[in-house]
Amino acid sequence: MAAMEEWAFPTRYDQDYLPDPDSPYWFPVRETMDPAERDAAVLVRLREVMEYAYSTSDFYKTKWDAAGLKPADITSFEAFEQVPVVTKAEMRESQATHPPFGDYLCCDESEVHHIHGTSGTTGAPTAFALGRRDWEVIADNQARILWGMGVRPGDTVFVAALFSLYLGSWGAMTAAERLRCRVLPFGAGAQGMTARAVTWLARVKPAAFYATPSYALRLAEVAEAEKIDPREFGLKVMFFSGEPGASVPSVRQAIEDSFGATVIDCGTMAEMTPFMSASATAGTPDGMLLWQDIVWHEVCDPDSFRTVPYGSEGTPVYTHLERTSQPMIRLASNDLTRWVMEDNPCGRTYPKLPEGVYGRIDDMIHIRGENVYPTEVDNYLRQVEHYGGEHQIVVRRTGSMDEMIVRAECTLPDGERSEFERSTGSGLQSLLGVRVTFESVDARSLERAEHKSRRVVDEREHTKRG
Ligand code: 8LE
Repeated sequence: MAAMEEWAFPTRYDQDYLPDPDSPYWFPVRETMDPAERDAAVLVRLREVMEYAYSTSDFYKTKWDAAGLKPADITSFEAFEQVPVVTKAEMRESQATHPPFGDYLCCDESEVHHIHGTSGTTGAPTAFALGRRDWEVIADNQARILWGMGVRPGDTVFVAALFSLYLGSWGAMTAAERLRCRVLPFGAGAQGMTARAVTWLARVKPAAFYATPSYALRLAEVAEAEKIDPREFGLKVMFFSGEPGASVPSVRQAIEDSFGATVIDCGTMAEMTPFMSASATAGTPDGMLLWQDIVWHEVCDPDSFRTVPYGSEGTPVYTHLERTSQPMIRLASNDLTRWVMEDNPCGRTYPKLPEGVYGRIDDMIHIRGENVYPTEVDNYLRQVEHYGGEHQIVVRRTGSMDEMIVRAECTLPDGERSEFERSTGSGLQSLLGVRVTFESVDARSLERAEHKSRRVVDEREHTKRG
């Protein structure tokens, strides 16, 4: 067995390294090794990262002392699964009492190189502090993953996501820079910017494109309205994070059909940057592989936070293996997924999320004893003829009954929609197993997302959103 490439903690990568141009792998050993051997190396690393966090942060020390465990106890994955998860609420609390970065900042404040954060639209914002060395390591990690997607030095990478607090755009940019690509940090969100993006894409013809899936669909609509076929952009790879979509079959298909490019799903959470540690590859383009030597991904029972067997559903729990600024150790995602371990066509020996991340536990609609994933509605509608491309789901309580209203755009004129309404409404009802009140509205009448879509309006009093 050859040695794992640059496997040391704290991590420092050779900034001039590039793989053999013919290799599909950045680090052939780390990516294709026997998973049991990789896991053994990760277990040692988990202990190292925990020793580091225990000795440098009050947050982790207090948390683990209260749980009666020490980093040295972590001699098996069973022991690691007893480590209490970190929640977003705890981080908010820590930052309230220890502003601005919380007492889980494990490096000196002078080492902080970038500050990012949550948008804070639904509560107090959380600040992400990224150390200078970490930023370099993140760039390296994600350059490696971009290489796996088929992006190569010299390719132009068009970043069409918000350049602000959002880490997605910056993470894509720094990775592409490390890979010696040409970056076009176009951004998103300003007025008229989507039409300008169409002009730039048509002129520059980049090889790769990064955005949210919702935004790619919006961009395709704007291009088509301007009589430009998005296939003329000549994109080779489109990689997405931020929300479900790239693994929702009909959404993925719609993007592939519009742009004629390979669609790659990636993304964990901003706190977990290098967030691309869950990502598909050129050779395994469906679902997401879990690059276990960058971030340790567990899929757990949402109550006990013990891992579930391969083949089962659960919630992702993430642990950094290379971060030293705000390392996350068992961060609870509150998302839902299913994991498997099988032979991947690309030869990487990582576990896989075949259907990506379906959505957040909080976004699942509980209605009359049934669970409805908003992505199921999206996936269904996109296959319906005359669907106008956007919809809204309203859940409300009328008397003692919960009611679900789906409002979808229709491309037919107002007087000719009765068959569309009847068949789509009954199709949705039998798919979801709940009664649906279905309404059609004019095409292009609902708002399009510039970032992540928010299609569910839950008007029930007892439903609280965080
Ligand atoms: C399904 C990962 C990043 C930087 O793009 C991002 O959006 O991070 P953020 O803002 O912390 O949001 C993380 C949440 O977005 C996840 O918990 C999950 O609910 C959702 N998400 C991100 N990427 C995906 C995703 N959901 N598939 C994805 N590929």
